[in-house]
Amino acid sequence: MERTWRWFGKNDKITLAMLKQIGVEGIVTALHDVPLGEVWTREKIKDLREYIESYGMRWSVVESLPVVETIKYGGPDRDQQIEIYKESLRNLSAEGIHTICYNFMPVLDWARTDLLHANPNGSSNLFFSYAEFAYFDIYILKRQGAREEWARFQFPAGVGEGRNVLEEADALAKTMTPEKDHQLVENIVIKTQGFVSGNFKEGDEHPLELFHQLLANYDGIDKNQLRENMKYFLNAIMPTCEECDMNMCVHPDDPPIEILGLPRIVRTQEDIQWFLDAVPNKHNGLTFCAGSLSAGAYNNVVEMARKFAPRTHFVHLRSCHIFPNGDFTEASHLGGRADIIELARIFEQENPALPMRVDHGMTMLGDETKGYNAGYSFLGRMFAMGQVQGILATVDRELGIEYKQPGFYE
Ligand code: DNO
Ligand code: MN
Repeated sequence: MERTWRWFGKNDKITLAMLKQIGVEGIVTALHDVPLGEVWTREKIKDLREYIESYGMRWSVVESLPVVETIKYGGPDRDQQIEIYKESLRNLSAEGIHTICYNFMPVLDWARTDLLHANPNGSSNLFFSYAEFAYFDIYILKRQGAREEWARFQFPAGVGEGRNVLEEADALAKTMTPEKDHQLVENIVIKTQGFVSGNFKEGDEHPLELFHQLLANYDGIDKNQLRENMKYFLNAIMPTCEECDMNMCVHPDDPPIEILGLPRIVRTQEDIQWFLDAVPNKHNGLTFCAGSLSAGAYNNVVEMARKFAPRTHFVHLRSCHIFPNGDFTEASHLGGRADIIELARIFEQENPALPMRVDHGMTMLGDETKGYNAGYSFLGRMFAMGQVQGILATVDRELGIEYKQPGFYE
């Protein structure tokens, strides 16, 4: 697979020169300064592409070209927004970029309750606590119906047996302080959503009001309706994708559960099969995020990779550990529920040119004060990238594929 890296643009503290030294061949990025719902112009795309190329790398994947909320909930201006999306696709293709990662998660992109959860070795990873999330939903967001929904909440088979999340959230309510509440809002909304979904920004003064407004758009939108809206969007853009050889690859929902009363439709094998069949065009494909999928106890990640490799256009390597009580955190890239060695074998066999990046990495000594985007440390991700490069070199030797480590004398 092509070794790529998520880079946040010219202001990223992790520079392209640094990435060049660790074997990165391709860059995954977005025009982070273009407001949601506006066209990505050729000039802006060209400028960033040339900057990346001046470091001897290519712009391999766009992550993300955001699908705005109105397309997801099917608002009155969705066709207008789809036209804007198509124009951005044409401009990207004209500049030689042919792979687009997006997601179809309503309101929130990926969500965690703790961004610096300690590992036994002193490093930290992202962490999702059901009790804290339920507490946020019921006591901070005060979403209508939240209490009733959490009372009915059931863990998937095999985890969280006998656990009562609502009781735990009520118990937490007795120990929480305004400072802790603030921290939770920062973790769930401000520090994560800003740089992925764009719905919330750092410094937002009333994120919860905005949150309620966004949620209200989905009144009456159930799983089937959201599926129809995704199908509508995909069918509308497919002719453009054919015309400009654009591979669309949806990122799975993370965590792969229904939260905040919102449907989530890219969580399971059945879901993925559904949207691939609903629009049976090779340009309609998947970002195989092993991390997001492995956070669902019902997902067999290796089996899914075997099944969906032919429609995968982009790979995220990451692995989650689910605790017996159902909470989860990110594991080492050599451990956890996603067998990354086997995944590398499957995808190398399918297509050695497939772009791949390591996804969230640990935050380790030397990273902790740098203020990187949550999950996107330098040292932790570099460590994972080193592990993955070792896996690729080994798997390639087994498969008889030539492996080259760029940047060194042969
Ligand atoms: C999570 C990450 C996310 C991802 C966006 C895509 O697994 O890969 O940051 O980039 O959800 O829209
Ligand atoms: Mn991912």
